[in-house]
Amino acid sequence: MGMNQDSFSVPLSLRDMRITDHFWKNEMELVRREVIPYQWAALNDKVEGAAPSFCMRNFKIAGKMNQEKSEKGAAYEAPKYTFRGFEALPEDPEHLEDKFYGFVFQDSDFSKWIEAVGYSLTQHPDPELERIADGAIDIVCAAQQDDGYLDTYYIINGRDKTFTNLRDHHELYCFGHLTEGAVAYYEATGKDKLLKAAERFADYIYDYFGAAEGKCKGYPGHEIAEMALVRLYEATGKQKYLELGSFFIDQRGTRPYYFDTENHPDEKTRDGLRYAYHQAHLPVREQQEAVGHAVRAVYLYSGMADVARQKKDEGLFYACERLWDDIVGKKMYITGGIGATHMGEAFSFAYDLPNDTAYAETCASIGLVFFARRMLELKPDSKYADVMERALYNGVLSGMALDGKSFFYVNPLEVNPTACHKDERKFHVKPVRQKWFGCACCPPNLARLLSSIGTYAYTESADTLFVHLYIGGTLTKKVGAASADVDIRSQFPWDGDVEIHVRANGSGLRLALRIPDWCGAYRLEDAQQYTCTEQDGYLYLTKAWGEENTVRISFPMEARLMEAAAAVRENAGKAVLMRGPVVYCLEEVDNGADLHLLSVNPQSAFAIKKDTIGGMPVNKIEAEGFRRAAAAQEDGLYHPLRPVDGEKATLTYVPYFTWANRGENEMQVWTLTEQHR
Ligand code: FUB
Ligand code: ZN
Repeated sequence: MGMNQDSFSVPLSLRDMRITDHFWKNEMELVRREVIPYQWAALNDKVEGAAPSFCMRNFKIAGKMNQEKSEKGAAYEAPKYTFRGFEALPEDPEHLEDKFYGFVFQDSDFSKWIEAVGYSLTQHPDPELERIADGAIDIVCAAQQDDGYLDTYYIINGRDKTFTNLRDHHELYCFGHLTEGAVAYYEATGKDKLLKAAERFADYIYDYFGAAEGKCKGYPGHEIAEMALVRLYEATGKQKYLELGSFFIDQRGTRPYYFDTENHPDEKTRDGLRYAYHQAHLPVREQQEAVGHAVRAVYLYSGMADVARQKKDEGLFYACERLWDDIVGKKMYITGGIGATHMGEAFSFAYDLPNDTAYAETCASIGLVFFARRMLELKPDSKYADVMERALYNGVLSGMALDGKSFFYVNPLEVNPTACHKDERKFHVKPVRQKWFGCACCPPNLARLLSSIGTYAYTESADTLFVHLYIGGTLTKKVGAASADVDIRSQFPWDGDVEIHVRANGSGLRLALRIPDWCGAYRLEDAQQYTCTEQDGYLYLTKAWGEENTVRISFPMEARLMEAAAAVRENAGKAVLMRGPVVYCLEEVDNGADLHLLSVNPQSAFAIKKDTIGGMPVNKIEAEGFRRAAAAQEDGLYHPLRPVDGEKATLTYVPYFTWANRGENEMQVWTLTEQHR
């Protein structure tokens, strides 16, 4: 089925909702209390023991050069440095030069931070944080050039090289993040200083790139500007931003290959793989498969979905659907992790989903959530929300420790710490979360997603409130000239009972409730009082609402073992335990060492055990299983096949997102079933 404009929806404004959810509110509070202040210290190089970020310092240097330029006039020449993409810390950190340090995309760390701050302020006003944010915005805006250009790498290193390396140098990526941050901060506070700066930069880019004769025909090496431009268009109503986003999308993959026209002296090969890394191997409408760098890919697809909605472009929508189906049907871990290989942080071939060398970058799962929400805006089909929920409760949340103080960049599905330390092929896999990263893309990305979680849970059309995720919150929804108050309460992800209190006059409001793929049959209390229809995994309810209505609906959460398609070689004979949207795993701390010797009984009963991990209340699950005896020393490395020796064992499963919160230890998501032991 194609696209139906009547069912388009958009996220509710964060200002029209208050998240009250016991689970997600806690995550948001961690971001507010731990991540945002920690990140501000990191942006200012004030975290003891951590490699400096240089982010705010770069803005200050660029601002200072700006100032000097305006004082010295045309005679002034910016110093020139060699372009490396990463400017390392000098040997003597006490003697930093007035130059750019860090990754070329260091500016984006500020932008993601300010975006998270904006969202957070809508839920928890904080004048002190707002004051700090306003001060940071002043520093950033002081670096902006008279013509609107605002990327410190080139401001500091020399503007003559601007846009000469779109493939690698992330200028348009930094612009995209700046714009996202600026819109978020404006929508939260009504303050438009950063928004105006982003607009001026967008105008500069609009004048430089485009279809018109004489304009540059390039496009971003790392996507995000596409979706940011749609957002800027939605915030300002200026058509040119939509036009530019749309240009970037349709320009990608055209021939001659734009990046070949740039000078990349360091590069000898120009092969198909290189194009695919940037999703530029084909025009996007002809692309059949999700390929290349996973974060780039899902950011691109998100932008495509945005443009498809704004321009009611069916062709683009179908391309998005195809790419979606390819990811979800062939290239996604059960955790919602994507990007199976660390080589290029990229998608691998279909069904190649190794557990212990997985990459599954936190940012990639976050990007998948972005893509899912945008597909839902185009078409309310629960297949998108199911994946969004899967990624959120598993591959995204695993990226952050339960205390909000350390992070995973890579999210493996199996870990033997010895291998992480000794096997070079697994050096990218860390057995415990890290405080911070030199390339700190994931923690601030988590911060902006978690603090805006409500925009993923609910979207609206003129008369319908879509509840995609059962996240507790109070919402105000406009219905014509009136407004309805809706209060959603649940104990997700531990319990599937949901209550929705509705106060609305008349029958103008329609509730669309997602029926999760993991529940067999839902139960709607007093169903006869509603007019109900089901379509594409949503239950649509209407009635003559009044002052007091409580919709009660239950989605039974049974623990269940899941297996992978036979084509996933890695998981042959293995199963994963899930309950509701939560993927479970085994950890050494509960089950002893050598998790590979354990197997689970496919007919097992499951016992839910309420417990806490890292202070968080969780449901652990016990299952019946078997522990194979470890081979005796004298058996040697190989010996004739013999009947399996071992004993019954109780397997204790914990939610995957909670793993590695109790020290370094083995972890395993996929476990052999007893018939395969
Ligand atoms: O290139 C910017 C970010 O750094 C990417 O999105 C991440 O994958 C990391 O490589
Ligand atoms: Zn990342």
